[in-house]
Amino acid sequence: MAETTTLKKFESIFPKLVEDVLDHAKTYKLPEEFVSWYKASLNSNTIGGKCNRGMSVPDSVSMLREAPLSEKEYFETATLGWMTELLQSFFLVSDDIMDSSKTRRGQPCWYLQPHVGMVSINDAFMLESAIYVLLKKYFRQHPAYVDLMELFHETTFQTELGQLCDLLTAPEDKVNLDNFSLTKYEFIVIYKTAWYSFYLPVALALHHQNIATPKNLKQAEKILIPLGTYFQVQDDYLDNFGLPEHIGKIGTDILDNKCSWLVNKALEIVTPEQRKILEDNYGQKDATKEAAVKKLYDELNVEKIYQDYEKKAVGEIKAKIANLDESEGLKKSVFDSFLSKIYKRTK
Ligand code: DMA
Ligand code: MG
Ligand code: MG
Ligand code: MG
Repeated sequence: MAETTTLKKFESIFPKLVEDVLDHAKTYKLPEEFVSWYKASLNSNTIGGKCNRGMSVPDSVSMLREAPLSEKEYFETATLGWMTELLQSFFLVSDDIMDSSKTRRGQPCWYLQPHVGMVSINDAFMLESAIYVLLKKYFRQHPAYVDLMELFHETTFQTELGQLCDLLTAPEDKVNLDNFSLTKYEFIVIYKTAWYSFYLPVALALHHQNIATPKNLKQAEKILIPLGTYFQVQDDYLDNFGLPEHIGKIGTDILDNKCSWLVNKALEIVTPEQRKILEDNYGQKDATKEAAVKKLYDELNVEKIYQDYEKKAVGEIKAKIANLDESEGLKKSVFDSFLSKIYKRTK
């Protein structure tokens, strides 16, 4: 069994990467006060999460190789891992502005922190740019440099498509429940979450090892996209049923008129009277109305529907993993490890 990284070990790499990015900014003689701002943004927005995505790059590489990594390989793959975390922080800083969220990882969202405000939009762009500074510094000579770069670009585009659909399906103060459907839901979550959170780390691991082929990338996709869909259903479930002190954020999906898994499931079983409750209360920035929707979810026992879904989805994913053909270099353990990290998560 290949070793798995720890958060402590993974986090120990990050300060060096911050220095690398800042050194690059300093080549333009960026005045010191702005270097400090960038440093604070990199640290505040990238550190403090679970780092499941990031850590899965070194872990996947060591499982693909069925061997522990040398120091150099660990540094390289953890760097790719941190680049996925930078991509995530770029998305989260902007997502929290667009979703009017209040907290993230137990702290006020970056845009709500003192003196930040709309500077956070540029900060988000600069978190994204840091990816390519690091990619160039460490992988310019790698045979898969262009593949790695294209993968980051394509995954970013996919996520932006997902965010676009997420936002346009949730117009502020214009509630139309007919707009929601599970088909639309599936598109939104595959694009806004599954590609970057699940496919990206494994595709990076395959490219790092120079063993990516159209076939094994497709095989990985067939498991990781359903896994990512399950992950976002959990996120939607936790938005309403999770404890803010546990998940580090306060749910906003009802207030934001989101095409959430929960509202789609509720719509499948509501009576006309209950549908009226949704029509009158969903998607408005009003805590009393939000509470009415939460009460309806309890009456409809949406929690039980979620538990049944989870059982079925996990069964299907496990079957896909069991049927994986390992002859193109993939290993079942890569996928088992992802599943065990998120199964029945409460945060
Ligand atoms: C997550 O959507 C997607 C991205 C790209 C950040 P979300 O708004 O449900 O995430 P969260 O619940 O973390 O705000
Ligand atoms: Mg959000
Ligand atoms: Mg969002
Ligand atoms: Mg959410």
